[in-house]
Amino acid sequence: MSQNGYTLTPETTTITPGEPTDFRFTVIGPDGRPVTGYQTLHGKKLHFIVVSRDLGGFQHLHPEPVGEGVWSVKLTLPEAGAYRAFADFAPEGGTGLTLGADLHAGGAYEPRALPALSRTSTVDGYTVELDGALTPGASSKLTLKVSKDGRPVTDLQPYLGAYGHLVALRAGDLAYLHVHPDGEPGDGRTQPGPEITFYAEVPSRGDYRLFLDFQHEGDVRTAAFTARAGELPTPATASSPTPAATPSASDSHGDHNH
Ligand SMILES: [Cu+2]
Repeated sequence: MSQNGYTLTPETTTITPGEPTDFRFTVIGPDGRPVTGYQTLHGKKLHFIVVSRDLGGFQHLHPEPVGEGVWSVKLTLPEAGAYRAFADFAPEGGTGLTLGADLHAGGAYEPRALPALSRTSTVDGYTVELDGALTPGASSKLTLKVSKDGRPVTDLQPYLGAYGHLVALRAGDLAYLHVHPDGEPGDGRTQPGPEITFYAEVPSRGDYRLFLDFQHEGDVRTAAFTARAGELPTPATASSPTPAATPSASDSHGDHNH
């Protein structure tokens, strides 16, 4: 929720499930005052992502400034549970930041397991195929190919300055990966589908949930994937009894050395 002296400050973090709410927040800057100057990134001054903590849902919203550094967005948390919200922005004169906050929708809920690993996602008659490997500790090239009714889609529409917008979150702690599209509409080399290419900075081995927003025939849709970076340590190794003096978790902590 805080980085480089900037803090995401929601007016409330408790929301009634199923009810549209005027959700408001500010970003407090290093001087202790609400930030009012923002750079435009991908066509917007602030991108707001909300997912349930079990990564079962995804919303990509664009709050409106309502004065004095306050942002407002109509937000509906569909059901009871814990959610994570992310504000993705760059203050004027500063670098890009992603700040997060936990939100809570009261009531009983059943936690769900992470959806199974899959390279194919379907949404509203579209099929999106994921190609490329997530490599821990590296920038990983990912290609997403969009088709509809068995035919490649070659007339994707620009959405937020690209033919697709990809958000990647690490399962377990919802760490937010930085993802960069390869090329943009109108640069003379980037085609409007069927393939959209991204580079994702993958911090560690583990499972990730990827959400692709793409626009076609006037509507934005989201395709979601679960992908794995590297090999996971086997539970048998992680839980086998070893003398206390021999750290058995060196495998899973190896990435701190990079
Ligand atoms: Cu956005």
